[in-house]
Amino acid sequence: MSQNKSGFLSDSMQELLGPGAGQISYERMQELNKLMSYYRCAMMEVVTKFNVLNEQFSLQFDRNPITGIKSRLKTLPSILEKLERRGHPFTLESIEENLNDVAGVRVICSFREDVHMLSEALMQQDDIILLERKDYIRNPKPNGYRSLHMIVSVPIFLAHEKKYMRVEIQLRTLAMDFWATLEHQLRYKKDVDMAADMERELYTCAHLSAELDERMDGLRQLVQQQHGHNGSLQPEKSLRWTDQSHNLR
Ligand code: 0O2
Repeated sequence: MSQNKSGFLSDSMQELLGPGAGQISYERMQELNKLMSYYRCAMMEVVTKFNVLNEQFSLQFDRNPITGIKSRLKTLPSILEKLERRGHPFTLESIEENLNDVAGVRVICSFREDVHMLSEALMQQDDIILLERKDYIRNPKPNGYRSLHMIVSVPIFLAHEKKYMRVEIQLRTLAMDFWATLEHQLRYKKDVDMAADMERELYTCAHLSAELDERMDGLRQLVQQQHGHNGSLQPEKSLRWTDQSHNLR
């Protein structure tokens, strides 16, 4: 961290870090680091909660409802951009007050039913507070995007205090994640001439991915009927991959 105010720090960054150079900016930077570490702790709490649920459900049902967990902290430029876009001040208090997605956890599930089962199981935990829930599975976005979004407040236990931090949770199936990941990549190619065609094609693909989920649900129900339990063909203990090291993108 440079303490040179007129050096490489942008105007927004200087505003966030506070007036003046030297020690003041350095102290503000320390505070920012502390805040980001709180968000990281909250993210870890949520990831652990989902790992515990996965463990419990895998014992109960002989299969893993979660195929992967990804987590990410928003970068500082991205935080600044969002505050600026929404007309909020660049202060540490403003980050906590106005941004819900500094810490993000994405849970990739096998089937649609797992998405709702896991979200309900999480919300039954008495230390979690639900602040917002958007069900883009029941009500997809106009472009076809599907996922279940929740903003929660989760306590982190520090040396001398308990602090509630907000975390954005996105739950989706493999098919939803496949579409969203590729759509995100394509959207950022910025090929303006192709945009209208591309949007139509992406929308069609979103429908195909929804149909895929529906058909896989159908297959699962058939297996369940035939085997008389929760749809596992055989105890599957090898598929325990959870990737927590990747960014959301
Ligand atoms: P990143 O890096 O993935 O976090 P807000 O979250 O407040 O900015 P909004 O619209 O209220 O805005 O939030 P919403 O609808 O809950 O969506 C926020 C996040 O959902 C996005 O975060 C994406 O991760 C994901 N998302 C929403 N819509 C789409 C979509 O159409 N396509 C894809 N691929 N992802 C989507 P960020 O901040 O964009 O990025």
